[in-house]
Amino acid sequence: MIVTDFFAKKINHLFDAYDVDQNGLIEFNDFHSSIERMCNILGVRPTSLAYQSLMAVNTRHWELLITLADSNLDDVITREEFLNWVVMAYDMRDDADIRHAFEEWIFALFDLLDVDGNGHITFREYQIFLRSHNHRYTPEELKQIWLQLDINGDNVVSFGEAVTLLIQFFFSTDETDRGNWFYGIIR
Ligand SMILES: [Ca+2]
Ligand SMILES: [Ca+2]
Ligand SMILES: [Ca+2]
Repeated sequence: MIVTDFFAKKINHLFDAYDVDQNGLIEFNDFHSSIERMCNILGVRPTSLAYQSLMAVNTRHWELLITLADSNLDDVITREEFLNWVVMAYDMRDDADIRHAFEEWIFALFDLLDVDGNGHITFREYQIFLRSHNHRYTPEELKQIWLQLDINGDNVVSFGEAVTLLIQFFFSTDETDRGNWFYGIIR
């Protein structure tokens, strides 16, 4: 693919969401911090079953990402590795293995967002996700984002909607796609 300015901005925006401590690298510590924040917001105690389950989902999410994007195998994902991975996935999007790995990762991400595990993401669950990944939006902005994500307007983001949005986020260069809003506002 030819990486357009908008696509690069979108992927950098995603990198910044994952790089919770903003040190310019995605590491396990970033994943750990985001879950700690999530548990704080939810009032989930470290001794609880809910905590263990969130940690397990988080570790799976991390392991999938590191397997996909850490090309030099040093357990750290640089901005360059991250962009290269997304571009490679885009170029090979019709490859069955790439598709399968992408789907596994979507499952893990969805489980992370769907905190109560009832099969859909509510506005509250979505806001917890954004807050635990460094994003601060005004209530108006949050509503604006949510309107884009809830495609059928039933006030929840279903698994099907999440898949549609994430496929657009990663495999489309159309700036008007709703999927571009998945991780908040790209500025
Ligand atoms: Ca980091
Ligand atoms: Ca839910
Ligand atoms: Ca919906």
